[in-house]
Amino acid sequence: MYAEAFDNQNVATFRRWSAEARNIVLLSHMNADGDACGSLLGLALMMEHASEKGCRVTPILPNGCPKNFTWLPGAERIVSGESQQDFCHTAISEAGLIVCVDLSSASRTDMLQDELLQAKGKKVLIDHHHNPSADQFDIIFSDPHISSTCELVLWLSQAMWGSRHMDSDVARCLYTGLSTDTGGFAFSCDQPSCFEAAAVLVKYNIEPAEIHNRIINTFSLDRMKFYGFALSQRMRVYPGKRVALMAFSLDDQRRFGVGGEDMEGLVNYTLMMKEIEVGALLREEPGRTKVSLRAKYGVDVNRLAAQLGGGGHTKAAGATCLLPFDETLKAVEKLLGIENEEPINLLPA
Ligand SMILES: [Mn+2]
Repeated sequence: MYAEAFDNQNVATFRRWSAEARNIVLLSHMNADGDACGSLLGLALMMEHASEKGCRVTPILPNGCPKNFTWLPGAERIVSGESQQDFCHTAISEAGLIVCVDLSSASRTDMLQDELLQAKGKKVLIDHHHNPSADQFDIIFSDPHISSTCELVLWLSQAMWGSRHMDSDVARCLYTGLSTDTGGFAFSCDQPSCFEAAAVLVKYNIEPAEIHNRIINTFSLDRMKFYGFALSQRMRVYPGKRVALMAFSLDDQRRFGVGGEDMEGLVNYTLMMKEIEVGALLREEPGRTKVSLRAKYGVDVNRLAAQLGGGGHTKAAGATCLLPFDETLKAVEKLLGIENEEPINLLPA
């Protein structure tokens, strides 16, 4: 079982810190996804059970729980760094133990970064991104070959506590990240441990179909209208280069009243054409542009994202560019080798 892969010393130390701490803060990244929310809440529930002294566990997300994950057990307890900045700063600076999940560097906590770096408490990282910032944490449990942080949290909890603190609420949280980070067990699941984790979680009376519906089948009419626009007016296909790209200006987003949360998963549509190997989605934000990259087979988009100052995983990565929107678009076109190519639009005007 995967739990045997952890360093025994680190497991024992983390177990001791968890048992002794009176104030524990759990933190994940800005614009949390299913894996960030699931690992944050699943671990928070288990650490509360595991505490010998009735410790206070505070789960924090830089900009709060995204609305599509408010159904997760314990989600109502998530504190937003954005709307309760003073509270979060105090909680982080007073915590005896700070556990960061699903992020590779403190910078991903945005406005909480300075507080996190200066905090005196013990710091533990549990993550599956490439190149974690080792100097920012006391202990790191990291493996980029693992499907999701939720999977790592499951195996780590087994190594520390066996099944003592597992229940159906924890299983629901952890299954969510396992499912979202693998696109419903479609990618990033080439290790047997991913399916072993799913098998363990399903024993706790969770309903995978119900969780799938809550994650995927949740569109509002406006969001579906936006997808119609996105596919018909904004998808550019470069079959000769095996690339497809979508780019959305702030004007596009205002027109349909949509934001980043509504585009979660949209980039995957670029890969649905059989000719396409690499897909990109650009979304303008005030003062910056978010770039998401996806790949099917040989291409390592983590490397491509690194050239834009970002990173992530081999098949899914991203970057935040501070250049103006049109310049970011040009940089991405160049990166993908399509700067001199004429795209095919799916529905030419
Ligand atoms: Mn993840």
